[in-house]
Amino acid sequence: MKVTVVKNVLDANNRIADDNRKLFDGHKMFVINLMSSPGAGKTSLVERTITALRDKYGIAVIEGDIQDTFDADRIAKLGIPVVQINTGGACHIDGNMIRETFPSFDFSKIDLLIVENVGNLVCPAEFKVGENIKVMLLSTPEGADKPAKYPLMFQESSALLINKMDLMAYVDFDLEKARRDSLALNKDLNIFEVSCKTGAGLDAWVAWLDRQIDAFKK
Ligand SMILES: Nc1nc2c(ncn2[C@@H]2O[C@H](COP(=O)(O)OP(=O)(O)OP(=O)(O)O)[C@@H](O)[C@H]2O)c(=O)[nH]1
Ligand SMILES: [Mg+2]
Ligand SMILES: [Zn+2]
Repeated sequence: MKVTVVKNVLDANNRIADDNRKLFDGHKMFVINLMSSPGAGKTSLVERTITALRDKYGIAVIEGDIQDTFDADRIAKLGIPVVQINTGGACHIDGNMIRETFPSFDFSKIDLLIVENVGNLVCPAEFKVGENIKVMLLSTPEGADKPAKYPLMFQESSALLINKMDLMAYVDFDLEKARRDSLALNKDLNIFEVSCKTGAGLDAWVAWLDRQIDAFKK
């Protein structure tokens, strides 16, 4: 019985996410569902990505947090349209929460919508929001065992950014293991080693993302 209930929730969410997707397609909006554990550097990556691509694309952001508006405030400072979702305890964003933000945006001006999910390695990957791609961030202090222990996020993502590479000298992060285990789960995963603090490695990420958006728009 329990399994049926969970399945129904996911089915209902899939239908809403598919409706969101159709709406985004109608406006040629490329949508990223950005996931990681708390503090891995999602908002830092969003800030860096905005700075790199804002001259080329209209960008908007949806911030998901259990409470408060710290992340949305950071994005608003850059002059980018942003809506904060407060999930009030829920540990992921779902399609319906995304739909609730629609009145706040002018879709005709958006080419790229970045959804920063709630910091959580478990269920964000189960709930589609209408994204084109999921992107996963793993930071070096978290440890290289995370792909093997939390496989779904890595399986579902198109890109994996290994962030906080500047801390490699101070943490025991087995980079080869992280790469190997991630690729064993998902051989098509595009892996980028970056530091959102120093900016190292971000050019390759931005160039890859730019190509995905270009291909989608054509
Ligand atoms: N050393 C180092 N620190 C980083 C890097 N990227 C982010 N940080 C720091 O890590 C902390 C968390 O970064 P955020 O970007 O807020 O992380 P987040 O994933 O958005 O956090 P939540 O939204 O709370 O889950 C901040 O103090 C950042 O300055 C990095 O590449 N290197
Ligand atoms: Mg954040
Ligand atoms: Zn959840």
